[in-house]
Amino acid sequence: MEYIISVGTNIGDRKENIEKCIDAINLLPYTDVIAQSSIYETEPVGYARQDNFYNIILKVESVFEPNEMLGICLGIEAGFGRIRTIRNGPRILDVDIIFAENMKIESKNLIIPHPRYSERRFVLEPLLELFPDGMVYGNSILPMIEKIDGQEIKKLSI
Ligand code: PH2
Ligand code: MG
Ligand code: MG
Repeated sequence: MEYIISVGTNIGDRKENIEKCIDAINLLPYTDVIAQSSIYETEPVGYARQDNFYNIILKVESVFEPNEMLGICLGIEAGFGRIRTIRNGPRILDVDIIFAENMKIESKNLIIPHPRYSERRFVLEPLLELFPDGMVYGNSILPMIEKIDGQEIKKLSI
């Protein structure tokens, strides 16, 4: 199964957090990061009074099923010492499943595609790097990007 995973961080050494997260995913059995976007520095969305994020999009090939992958993502976050406080607030690491190929899931714990991806420039712009024609498992993302105003993001050359 091919996953699109969004990683975000705005506490601590943000670049190192992203690198360690990629390492943690690659250490899983039968699971590999097969493509990654650039890292972007992004303005916080949803709760403004916090530091800028670093965000990245990963394409991950894995034998794990979506509900298993959710548990893995939460486990990686916990391993970084993430404590959940304010919704959309500062976080050392957020690992979200955006797509699991063209699967649609709406269970209590997991909604795929991610319910807010189409409103978030910090997901869509890096995603476009991995899908240059703008078609992501049957979803056309260019019109979504055009509808967003604000949400400043800057590609980093690191
Ligand atoms: N994640 C959120 C809420 N807001 N803003 C940016 N820039 N990057 C994020 O990863 C992010 C956010 C909730 O998960
Ligand atoms: Mg999130
Ligand atoms: Mg999350």
